[in-house]
Amino acid sequence: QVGTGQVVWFTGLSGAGKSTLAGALHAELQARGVAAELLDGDAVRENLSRGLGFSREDRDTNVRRIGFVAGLLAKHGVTVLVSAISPYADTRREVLASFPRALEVFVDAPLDVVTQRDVKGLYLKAIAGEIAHFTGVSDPYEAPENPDLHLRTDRISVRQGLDELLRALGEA
Ligand code: GGZ
Repeated sequence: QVGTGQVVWFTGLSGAGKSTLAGALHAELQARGVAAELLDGDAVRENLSRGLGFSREDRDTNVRRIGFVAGLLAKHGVTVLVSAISPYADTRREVLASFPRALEVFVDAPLDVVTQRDVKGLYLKAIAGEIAHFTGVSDPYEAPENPDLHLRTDRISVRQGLDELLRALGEA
């Protein structure tokens, strides 16, 4: 019988660095021989959550679906890394509370920084009104009040973030 895996839940604005950090942690864990799986918002929305939009209801459905799969994997000892905006504090709390071992990671960069980065050009479109319900611009983001880890990605490097994550996971 394997032990229960940890669920590491990355929440934050689009462009804050969730996928980058979760991807870096995933690679590092795999290199160490740790069974780890990555559930990334983008990939999930192309598969498990295809067809869902960005209303509160659809985002909550997306987050609960991810939580459901994460729970199944964790039960088998897999370390699960979730990367999704997951903007609603209540829904995050509910889903995170369903895991025996969970870490909430707030991937945080100020709105002006992510708007400047605008890796995919989405903020420009959102500000121009071309994308409705865009998180941080025309849709809410409820920041975690008490995250297990708070990473300011405008102040630390990916390497530093990764080191903090490994420490928090007991893998340092
Ligand atoms: C926020 C949006 C939106 C709107 C499309 N609001 O940075 P990205 O591009 O690659 O990641 C974002 C992704 C958000 O999906 P999530 O599953 O993480 O969201 S949630 O947890 O709220 O369900 C962004 C893109 O989709 N995107 N439209 N309106 N992000």
